[in-house]
Amino acid sequence: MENVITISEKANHYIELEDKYGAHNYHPLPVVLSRGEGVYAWDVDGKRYYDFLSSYSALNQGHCHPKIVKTFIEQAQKLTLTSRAYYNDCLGEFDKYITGYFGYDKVLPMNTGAEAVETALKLCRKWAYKVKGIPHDKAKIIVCEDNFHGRTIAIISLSTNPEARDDFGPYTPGFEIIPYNDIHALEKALADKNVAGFLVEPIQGEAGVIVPDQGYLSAAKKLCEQHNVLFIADEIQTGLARTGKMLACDYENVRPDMLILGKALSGGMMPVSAVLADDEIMMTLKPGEHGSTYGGNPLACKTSIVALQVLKDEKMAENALAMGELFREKIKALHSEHISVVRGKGLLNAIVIAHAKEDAAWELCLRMKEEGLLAKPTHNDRIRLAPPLIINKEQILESVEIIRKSLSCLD
Ligand code: IF1
Repeated sequence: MENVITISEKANHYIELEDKYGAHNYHPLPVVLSRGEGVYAWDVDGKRYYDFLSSYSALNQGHCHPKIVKTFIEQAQKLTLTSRAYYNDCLGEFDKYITGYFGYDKVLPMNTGAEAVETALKLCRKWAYKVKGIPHDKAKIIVCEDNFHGRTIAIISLSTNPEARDDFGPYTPGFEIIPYNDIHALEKALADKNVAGFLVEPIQGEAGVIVPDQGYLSAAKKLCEQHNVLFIADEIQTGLARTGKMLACDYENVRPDMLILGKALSGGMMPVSAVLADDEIMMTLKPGEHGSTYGGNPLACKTSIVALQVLKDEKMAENALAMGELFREKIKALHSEHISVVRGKGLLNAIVIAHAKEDAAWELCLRMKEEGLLAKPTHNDRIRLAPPLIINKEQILESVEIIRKSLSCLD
């Protein structure tokens, strides 16, 4: 079946503007959105879509959650930014709320996910020298193959993806890359006394929603403890109820030494990220050694408190768990010859497309867009399917029906 894509003149106008005046560092789906509400987004022509990307899990609470928007507007009219040169009447309240929520002594607020990862890497090195006693400049941090932690120079230095890395050298030293989900590789790497930390995604998102074996995270945590090495969890994508628990690490009762959060921490309103840790780690940082102009701003703080509140109040983890199971079950029940794998946890899912055509996943995403559902391929053959966590049963069933219809474009 031939894939016919409709792009209106109006939509095309916006696409051309981005094309002409913006850097070409993305290849978006040809859809131009102008409004969002809950699990839906509308394009400039008024067509409605299920948003099955949720802005890479930044919209766990759904588009424009009314309680989050209300708080955001109220605070925006009062005080938005003080810088950290002064105190303000929101940051302390946020610090207390989020540390109580996740059970850590301290929090360090930043903005983007990459900044929070950078913060954790710096904290880990500082701890290595001040507490663990690793010789100056010798600290090593272990990371995993096919990781995604952001796009700064230090972070791409630990990437194994040529697209993310190539032509951006020279790279930052001090990292060792081991296979993901391989506890023996970790054990071997930990033999080096200069290892200070192990940075890991509890589920690898960009890699195509790779769920490690049950027991991997808890075994890794135990090994880190034995070697006095910090277990650093990047829960930027997996955290905040996405996988059916507040944190993906909760599945194995693992409490990371450092917890990195981002994305849905503001419910999609603005970039808010954070690193949580206990005093032994966090108190190694002294004034002037780290920071950010916007980090911990009043608008972010107020917004983030409500974004966290609604996750619990509206039982989004529980819903993600139930709806995720329903979704995978219904997709499997399609018995489509075009889907070779369905995997995921909660509402962080992916399907792998079995098709000779290299751009089959992209073709399917174009067709799903036509049918009213937005999703994006990761790699050539995988499609991440991750709607807002407020999706209900009826909406899941309708979405599966859209996917079923769309699959015919691969016949
Ligand atoms: C883009 C991927 C998702 C992340 C983890 C840190 C960051 C991310 C585990 C950095 C960000 C985003 C970035 C986004 C695409 C997206 C992504 F496909 F690239 F891998 F979600 F799966 N740690 N992931 O997933 O956070 O600095 O972007 O706030 O367009 O690059 P950031």
